[in-house]
Amino acid sequence: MKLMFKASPLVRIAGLAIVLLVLAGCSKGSVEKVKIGFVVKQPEEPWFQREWKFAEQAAQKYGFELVKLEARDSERALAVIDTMAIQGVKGFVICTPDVRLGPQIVAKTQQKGMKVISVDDQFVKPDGTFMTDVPYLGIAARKIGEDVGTELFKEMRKRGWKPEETGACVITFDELDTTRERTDGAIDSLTKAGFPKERIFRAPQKTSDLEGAFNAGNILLTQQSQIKRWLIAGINDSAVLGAVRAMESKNLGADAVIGIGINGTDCIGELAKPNPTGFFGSMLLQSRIHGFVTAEMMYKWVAEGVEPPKDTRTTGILMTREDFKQVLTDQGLGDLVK
Ligand code: FCA
Repeated sequence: MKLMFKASPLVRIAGLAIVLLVLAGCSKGSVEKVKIGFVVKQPEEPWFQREWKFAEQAAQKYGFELVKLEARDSERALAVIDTMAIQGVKGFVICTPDVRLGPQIVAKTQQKGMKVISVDDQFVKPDGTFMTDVPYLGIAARKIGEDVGTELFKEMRKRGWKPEETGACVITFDELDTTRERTDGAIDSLTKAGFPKERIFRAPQKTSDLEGAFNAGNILLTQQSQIKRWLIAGINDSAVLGAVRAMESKNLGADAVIGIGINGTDCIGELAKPNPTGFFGSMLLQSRIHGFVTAEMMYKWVAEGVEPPKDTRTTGILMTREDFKQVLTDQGLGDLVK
């Protein structure tokens, strides 16, 4: 009894030491940050830089490590999955350079024991249908496209242009659903508003960048050189900017062209120019949701087992030369116009 009483503080100290050691061991494991990847197809587009930026904010908020990677083609997209696996990335968000690569991305991801969320461009199966089992966050493409058409028509009316003397140049990229829906939506709403169908011209871009759109616009203008007033819709800001530049090369400027883009992040320099151009405005998309929320969803999936929703769609709002600074500031993108 006496012995036990004497030994007891020692036992307590030893016990405490063991507890501390165990705790130290545990915390050593838990301070190692969870790693989440974010892969984009066109890192030169400000849109994707914004997604990365907002994903970084999620990383800061939740204390995970964000691994940013670019994948401009299919080969690279598959290679970066290996890179991430080696680095210990547990899950990643991707805007794939080719949506048909979806099944291979998913197979490889599962093989490596990782998780994947697709952003912007939804994976498709070999039969062309969507891979709806993979969580996806994208835009309400048709509605946003329809809004472009409605706004173009409104501005045309405001300027007193006659539809029968105006042409609509639509820069398309039909290989991708989210982009095809946008331009189909714009054509639909223009037609519904009363714009003559035969004066709407699709100009397919070979590459989904400014240069591809410039070339597509030039071909159309050469074919339709009699038309002197134009509305421009396209898959995104770069598409409309390319067509605006093509118009300028034919001496068609702000008084003869109304172009409305999509993204809002990739046309700020254009809207800030002292003299107006044919680029009238853009549908500003919610890059914060695309970057922050997808990264957050992936973190919660990996760290807490919370399954992300399978299909989330975001909306857009029009901004023009007149109000873009205010709209961007209101949408938490004020740093872009400082
Ligand atoms: C696609 C386009 C991007 C952006 C995104 C939301 O990935 O290529 O420019 O519009 O959808």
